[in-house]
Amino acid sequence: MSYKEIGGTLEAKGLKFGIVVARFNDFLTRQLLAGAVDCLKRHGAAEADITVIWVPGAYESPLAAQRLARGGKVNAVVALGAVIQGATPHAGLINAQVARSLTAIALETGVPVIDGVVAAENLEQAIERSGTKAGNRGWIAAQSAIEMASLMKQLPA
Ligand code: INI
Repeated sequence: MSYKEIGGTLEAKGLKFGIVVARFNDFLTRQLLAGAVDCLKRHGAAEADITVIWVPGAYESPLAAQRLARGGKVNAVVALGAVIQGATPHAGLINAQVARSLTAIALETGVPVIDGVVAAENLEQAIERSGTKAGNRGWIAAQSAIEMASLMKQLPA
């Protein structure tokens, strides 16, 4: 018996990406954005094929992501933000709502929408995940976006 395996590649050449980035905690989200763009370009994406949209906070990112995904001009969307638990009592609520909404948009539109929001317990952890000790969540989210965009091209609509 042999089976067929299907998987996305990490070739981003010719693919178009939308990045929604929250201005809240922008000293962190700018690092996530830099990581995401670096990842896309290193994998072959052209700068002209990357659209960046700024929103006030992570909570607003699903609406902008939905517009991008519905527009049909991008192969994947990445949402970037930094929500710090210690700094706000409703951080958990924001994270849960954003994650749920981004998933719903991907399922509604068929366009991969990657959750690149750093959900940190404190500022130190947020810094670690935004390009220092624990890597860059923006970079990793962009990598997932490439893989999913590539995979979607191989699966039936
Ligand atoms: N938005 C963030 O992106 N990160 C946060 O840590 C954060 N905190 O701490 O509150 C945050 N709040 C703003 C929120 O995303 C909305 O912009 C705001 O509630 C207006 O709708």
